Amino acid sequence: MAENSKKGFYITTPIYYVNDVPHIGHAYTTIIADTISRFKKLLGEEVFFLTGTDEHGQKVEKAAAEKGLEPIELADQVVGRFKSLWQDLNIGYDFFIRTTQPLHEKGVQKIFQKLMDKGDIYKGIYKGWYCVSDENFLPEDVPLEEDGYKICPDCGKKAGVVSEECYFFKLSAYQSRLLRFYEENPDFVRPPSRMNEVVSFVRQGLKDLSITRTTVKWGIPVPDDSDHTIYVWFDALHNYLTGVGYDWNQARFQKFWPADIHLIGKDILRFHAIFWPVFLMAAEFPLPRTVFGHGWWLRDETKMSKSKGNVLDPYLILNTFGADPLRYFLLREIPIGLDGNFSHEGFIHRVNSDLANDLGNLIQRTLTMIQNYCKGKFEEIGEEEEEDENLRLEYEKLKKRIIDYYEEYSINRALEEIWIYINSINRYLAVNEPWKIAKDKTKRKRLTRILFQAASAIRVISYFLYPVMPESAQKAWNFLGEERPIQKQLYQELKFEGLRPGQKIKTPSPLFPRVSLKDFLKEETLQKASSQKEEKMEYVTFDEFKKMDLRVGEIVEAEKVEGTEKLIKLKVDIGTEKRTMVAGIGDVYSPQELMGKKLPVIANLKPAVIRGVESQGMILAAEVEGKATISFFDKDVPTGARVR
Ligand code: ME8
Repeated sequence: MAENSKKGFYITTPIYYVNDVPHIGHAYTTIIADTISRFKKLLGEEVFFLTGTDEHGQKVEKAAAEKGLEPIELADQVVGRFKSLWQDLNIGYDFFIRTTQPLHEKGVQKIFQKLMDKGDIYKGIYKGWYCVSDENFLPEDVPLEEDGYKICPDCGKKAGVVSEECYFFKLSAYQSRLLRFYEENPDFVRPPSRMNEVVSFVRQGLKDLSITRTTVKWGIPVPDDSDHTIYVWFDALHNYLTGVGYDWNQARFQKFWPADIHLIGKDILRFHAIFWPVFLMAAEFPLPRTVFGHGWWLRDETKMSKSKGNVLDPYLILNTFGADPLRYFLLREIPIGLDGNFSHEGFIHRVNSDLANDLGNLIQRTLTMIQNYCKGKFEEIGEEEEEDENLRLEYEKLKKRIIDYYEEYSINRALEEIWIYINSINRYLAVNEPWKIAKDKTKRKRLTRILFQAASAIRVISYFLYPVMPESAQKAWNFLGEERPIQKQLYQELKFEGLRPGQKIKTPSPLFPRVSLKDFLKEETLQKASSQKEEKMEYVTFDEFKKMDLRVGEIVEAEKVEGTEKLIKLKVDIGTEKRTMVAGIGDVYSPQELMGKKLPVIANLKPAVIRGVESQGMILAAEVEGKATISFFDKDVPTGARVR
């Protein structure tokens, strides 16, 4: 890796497309970045945290046209949505880059020109299969389908052939240098499994990359050849340079470049782990330290994404719980390299058990006792006994582990360690029973020591929770009579017994609401209904409805589809014949309980093959939290009766 004289820590998120509004997936990456940034600041490092939006390209052009807007109007609207979500999630970024900003556009053109001058960019003709949705030419080994088209391996959509004059970047010339770079910097791609993936891809051979388009108007023009616009990925990746000051804030650029970590989802790993270092090598910039490709949040085992229509609006949770429980859940539930399935049940369970019970109760109980038994302050603290010392020593050992985990970006492990300690504090109180000691006037000093020890432990815990839950941690810190913002307290100067004698403890208010799953789902349904009302309703005419053959079907056979978790193969009697239908209801209903049941079905739905079984119709069910709920008919409703 090239040497440099930088002094600060530089972290980035992807810049998000503005063709749709932000969802939990975007929130996830940005929350991780914010947590790491806050953590580094506690260590006294100077941090630059960049996020922003990717605003050019065909996708955005199309999305704007569909809404009757100019691309920049759509971008402005969506940028507003991203910025207010980041504010509501307490994201403390240092700069928000938009690729439509002149400072970015000029920087990209300058680098483009530099690479032209060097001969790393040249003009030619490109013909290939192009995916509009992903703005990407398909790899050549993607096979033709029966209908003569190719399907994009990333998004599953149909691609079209595009042939155009364009500028190429000499990616092929860098293959061996890139492989050498990976070898010398095994931590460049993390987690390590992803590095293997990248290396074997590069070993198969790199072809030159087409990096301009004549078919897309919404983009940065090629210098002195404005019929061509710069390919959106070449444009977007350079945000990491322009966002930190390249060509407009030299001092900042010097201080922070190269990036310490580009945090991204694994979906865009190849762009970051292959194209990006090569662009930088060609333009002679030092290379970033790490590209971290985190896992995906899934809904019902498929990736949450706008194109699949299964994204989760963060406000469904934010409106009820605020930012911290959501931040905590996303970071605690899975290691950042792995995928996780998002369920509201899982969320409520974690929040109620970890936050409301373990942590919230501990703080509430301890501070209330300090108010009631010590008039809210510590005077005359008794000697430290073995139990008290153990609690302190456990912390002294623990803090190093917590720091190491944060340093490795294993945030879930850091949180696990913190919770082990929270349990120790709870146990310490249970064993020492201050509520009993309080009854004995002769044991005042002992009582004060126990409460002081517990409060000291809560104080350091709040400190370590701050990167993940900045608002609640700050509140707990203030309850303990600490006036300063947590971020002013350097880790190196943090002491276990940091509470000053006489420091006035405040009466706490509950930090985390306890919400039952039932109440939350009720609230969520209401919120969803009201936001859907705002969307335009699509009507069908009565004639269109009449075409549907809806009937009462009777289940006469039911069995699980092998190798799947949810699919059940049904034989349904629809009055005139028996049909095979495949339904994703096996997580809720067992084959046995479905036998003999009557339910509404669509009899004239075009057959489709699902997991090798031809499904000749569809059963109807309500969907709640991704799970089916079927409304069965009474037994005496005749099989095959029309449903109107
Ligand atoms: O790809 N789980 O933008 P994008 C976890 N503009 N993270 C998710 C996710 C999910 N289900 N869905 C999205 C682009 N993300 C380009 C990036 S960078 C130079 C250009 C997160 O709006 C994750 O970080 O499609 C993923 O990489 C990113 O959003 C994709 O955002």
